[in-house]
Amino acid sequence: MKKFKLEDIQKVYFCAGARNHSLKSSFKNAQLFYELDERSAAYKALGSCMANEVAAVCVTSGTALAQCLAAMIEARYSEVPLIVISGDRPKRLHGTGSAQTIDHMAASSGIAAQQVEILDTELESFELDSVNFPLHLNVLVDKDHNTSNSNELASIDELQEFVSSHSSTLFLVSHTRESLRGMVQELVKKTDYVFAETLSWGKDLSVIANEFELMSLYKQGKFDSIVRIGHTPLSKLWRVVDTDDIDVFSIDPRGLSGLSHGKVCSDLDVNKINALDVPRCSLEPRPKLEIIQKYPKSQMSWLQSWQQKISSNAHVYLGNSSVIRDFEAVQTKNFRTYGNRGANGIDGQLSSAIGIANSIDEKLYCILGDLTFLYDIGASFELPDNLEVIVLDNNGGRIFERVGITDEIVLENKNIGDLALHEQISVVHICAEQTLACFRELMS
Ligand SMILES: Cc1ncc(C[n+]2csc(CCOP(=O)(O)OP(=O)(O)O)c2C)c(N)n1
Repeated sequence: MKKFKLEDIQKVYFCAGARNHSLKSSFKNAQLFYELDERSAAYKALGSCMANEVAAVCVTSGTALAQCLAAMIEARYSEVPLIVISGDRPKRLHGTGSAQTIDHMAASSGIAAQQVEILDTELESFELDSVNFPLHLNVLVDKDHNTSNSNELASIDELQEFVSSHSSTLFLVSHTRESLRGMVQELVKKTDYVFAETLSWGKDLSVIANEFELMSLYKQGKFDSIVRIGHTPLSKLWRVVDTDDIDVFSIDPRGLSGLSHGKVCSDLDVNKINALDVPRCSLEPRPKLEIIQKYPKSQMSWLQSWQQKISSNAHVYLGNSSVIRDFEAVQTKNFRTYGNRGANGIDGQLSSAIGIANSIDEKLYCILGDLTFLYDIGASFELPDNLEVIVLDNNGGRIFERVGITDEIVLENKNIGDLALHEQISVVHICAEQTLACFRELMS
C-alpha cells in the first residue's frame, strides 16, 4: 500500500480553535475551508472523500472532536476514507480535567479504524506506511513536551498544614453543582486574597474584583500558594500557573487537579474549609473599572450597564468564551449564573439554556457570542416563553485575538446580519476594536 503523508491531503475543513491553529501550516498542498461547526465540517470532508478527493477535517480539543464522530461512523460503515485530525492538549494534562481537555482517543475508539497520536514536533516528518480509514490523527500541541505531570493525591486534613506553611495563599473559588456562596462568605472574613468566579454564585462577594486584578496581583508576586475550590477555574490565571512554580492545593469533588502539578483532594468538606485558620492578607484600595468607560462600545461596557439594569438573583446563562469572562469582570450583583464549563465547548449552548428554562419557573437570560449562537441556531426557532436570548455580535470569534490569533479562524464572514430571528432573540452590536483595546488596557 502507498505511504500516507499530510501533503497528500487535497482539502481540509479547518475548524476554528486555538489548539489546532498551529497545524494549519502542515497542509502544504491542501485547499483550506474555514469552518465553525465541526459536525458539519466533518460531513463536508466526508462528502469530498466520497467525490474521491483526499480530505480531512481538522479540529481543536474537547467536544470539537466529539462533534466529528457521527461523520466518522458514517465513513466507517460506508468505507469512505475520512481523515479526522485533532489538536490536543499535552500529555501532562490528560486525565486532569484541565480546560477543554477530554480523552480524544477514547472518544474515537471503536469508530476510527486507525488511531495515531503524535507530537506537533513530529508533524513535519509524519508519514504512515499503511493506513486504515477512517483515520484519527491526534496531535499533542505544546511549547514544551518535556514537563511531566506531578500531581499528588491529598486528604482534606492536609489543607490546614498547607495553608499554615504559606504566608499569602490565594483562595480561588470556581464552581460545583452546588452554590459555593456560603463558603465565599466565610473565606472573605478570613483574608482579602479571595477570588470567587461567577459560577460560584458568590462573585459579588469576591474581594479581588475580577480576573484582571487577579492577574495583576499574581504578576506582582503577591501569592505564594493557591487553594483552588471547585471544578476547573475559568480564570486565565489557572492556565498560567500550569507551567509556573507555585504550590497549589486543589479541592475538586471530581478528584481532578485541572493542572499538571499540585495536590488534589476530592473531599470538598465545607465545614473543614470554613473552620480553616488562614494567615490574613489585606489588599490596598484598588483601581476600579473606570478604564471601561473609555470604551463605551466595548463588550465589557455593554455587559456592565446590562447587569446594572437586571435585578439581583436573576438567572443568567453565559456563553463561552469572552462573554462569560467579560460578564464576570464587570459583575457586581448576585446572579444565578450558568455555563458549560465542563469541557468548554461552544456547541449546544442555546440548547442547554433552553433546557434550563424548561426546568425553572423564573425567567432565564441567555447571553451568547455570535459564533456560539450560530453554532446552535437550529435550536433557536422554538424557545420557551421564559427565555430571553441576547447575542453579542462582535463579528466573529474575538476570543482568539486575546491569544494573538487574528487570521481566518476569527470567522468574520459568518455574520448574523439580516437573519430573521425569533422575537425573543436580540442582537447587540459590539465594537471588536474597542473590546480588544479595553481588554489589553485592563490586562496591562
Ligand atoms: C465545539 C467547539 N468548537 C470549537 C471551540 C473553540 N472555540 C472557543 S471560543 C470560540 C469562538 C467563539 O466565538 P463567539 O461565540 O463569537 O465568542 P467570542 O470569541 O467573540 O467571545 C471557538 C471556536 C470550542 N470551544 N468548542
